[in-house]
Amino acid sequence: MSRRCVNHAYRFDDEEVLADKLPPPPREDIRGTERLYLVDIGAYEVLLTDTPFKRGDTNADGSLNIADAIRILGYLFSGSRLVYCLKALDANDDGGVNIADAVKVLGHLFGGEGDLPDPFAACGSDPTQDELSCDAFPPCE
Ligand SMILES: [Ca+2]
Ligand SMILES: [Ca+2]
Ligand SMILES: [Ca+2]
Repeated sequence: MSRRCVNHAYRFDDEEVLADKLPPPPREDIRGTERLYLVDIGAYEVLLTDTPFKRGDTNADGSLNIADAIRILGYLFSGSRLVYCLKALDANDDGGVNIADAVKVLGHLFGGEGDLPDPFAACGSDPTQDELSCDAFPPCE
């Protein structure tokens, strides 16, 4: 037995709207890639920021030193949320911010562990997608 979707509905707060009363969804996603399915399944697209930054420079002062590792610890444990570029805090580029990022910065500074993942030597975009934001990074503007 085959089934066919003849209509579907969107729910906005308490109002339900039949899909055929709305304009059709775009045939391409936000990156210009053709969509495989044109039915909205409730997921939403996230516009990834492309703000250039330098990984590890967590206080965005243009240099990398112990203050940057301390900034990560402050973000994690002192409730310091005044951070405009979480991507800079993700020193190991694993898509999250945790104590391993502070250790990574310290390993680079004092343990001879080599460079952090790009963008490191120069301003650039995050080459690996994640959900961390980067709203501003003044040294790269
Ligand atoms: Ca810094
Ligand atoms: Ca990380
Ligand atoms: Ca990343």
